Formats: sequence, structure tokens, C-alpha cells
Amino acid sequence: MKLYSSLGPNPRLVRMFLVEKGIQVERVHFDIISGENRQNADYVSKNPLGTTPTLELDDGTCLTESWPICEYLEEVHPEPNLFGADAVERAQVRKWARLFDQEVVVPMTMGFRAGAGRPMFEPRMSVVSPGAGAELSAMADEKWRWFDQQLGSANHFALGRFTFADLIVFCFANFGFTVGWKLPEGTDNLARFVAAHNERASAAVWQDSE
Ligand SMILES: N[C@@H](CCC(=O)N[C@@H](CS)C(=O)NCC(=O)O)C(=O)O
Repeated sequence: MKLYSSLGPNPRLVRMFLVEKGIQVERVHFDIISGENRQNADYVSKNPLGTTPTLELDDGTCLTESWPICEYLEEVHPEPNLFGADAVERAQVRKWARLFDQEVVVPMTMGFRAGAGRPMFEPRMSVVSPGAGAELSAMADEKWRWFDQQLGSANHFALGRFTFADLIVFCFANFGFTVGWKLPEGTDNLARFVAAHNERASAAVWQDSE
């Protein structure tokens, strides 16, 4: 297997997942700041959106989208399970991941692209106005606070143990830190959660200088 990767929360989510599973893959790095990922015709034939990550299987099949890539890895390497041990557990993990993906990742990402990320993203895709971006960022912050309340004194969103739900929240908080974002006021539980999971061996992927 070969992982096409770069800076950013999505490839790093997959990389952390691989470490948690103990799976080693070849890695190809793209410089997404310069847009190398979108200029490489061979890569765009593997992932028509030109984004990272893409997981290329040994038979040449290319899987895209970070969450489905992680689900694939879980199916072929079931243990240690990060999505749950049975149907009920998987529904619980996916519930938190789905809520976070929709309620935080989408507005946070769109807000970033319209603000600090505008010079990089405007030439590549439709980006909302700066005003709309600020509103989206504020909506994401409101939901970060809601996640903080739901977390309470725990360090896990589901099953009382580390799962994909924790992984996705952790990666997007860390992504924010790399672009100068801070956890919003009133999210001390999330600050504790991030500090705790930063101790995981898999979190070392955030120390890379790439
Ligand atoms: N929904 C996709 C998002 C992929 C994505 O936006 N990747 C970013 C890196 S985190 C990227 O490729 N950015 C550079 C670009 O869009 O040119 C996923 O889950 O993998």
C-alpha cells in the first residue's frame, strides 16, 4: 500500500490511524502549499479532486477521503479496533465522528479557506466571502464549545476508550494550532483532551517538519 500524503488534518488523521494499527505503508509526500498535488496529472488520475490523502492498494485501486480510508484499514486490520467491536459500538463511534465532521470540520474548514487560507485556496476552489467565512468560523467555535460540554471530565467521546471519534477531534484541533488557531474560550475540557492524546505515540506525526 502507498499513502499519498501532505500537511493537513486529513492525511495526518490517516497517518495516526496507521500508527495506532501498527500498519506500515510507503508514503509519497506532496507540497500542498505550492499546489503540487493538483498539478501532478498522474496523481489527479488517482484522486480527481487532487486532494490528499489517497491510499493506493497493491492492485492499483485508489481510495480517497480520510474517513473511508480509515474504515477500509479497520476492515482489513480489525484489531485493535478503533471504530468499535460490534454494530452498536460502531454506531456510537460513527455518531460522534459524523457530528464532528458536519458541525465543526465543514464550517471550520470553509472559514479558514475564506480567511487566513484565502491566498492558498482562492485560486483552487470556490471560497465564500471574508464575512461569511468569519460567520462560519464563529459557528464552528460554538460547536467546539458544545463538544467540550459533551466531553465533560472524560477524555473519550465514545466507548470509554480511544476511538476514531477521538482521533478526528484531536486531528482538527491540532490542525488549527498549526495555522495559528486556538481552542475557543470555554473549552478547558478539550484542552485537557488534546494534551492527553498528545502523549500517544501516534501523535508524533504532528511533530514532522514536512
Ligand atoms: N474530505 C477530504 C478532504 C481532503 C483535503 O481537503 N485535503 C487537504 C489536506 S488536509 C488538501 O489536499 N489540501 C490541498 C488542496 O486542496 O489543494 C478527506 O477527508 O480526505
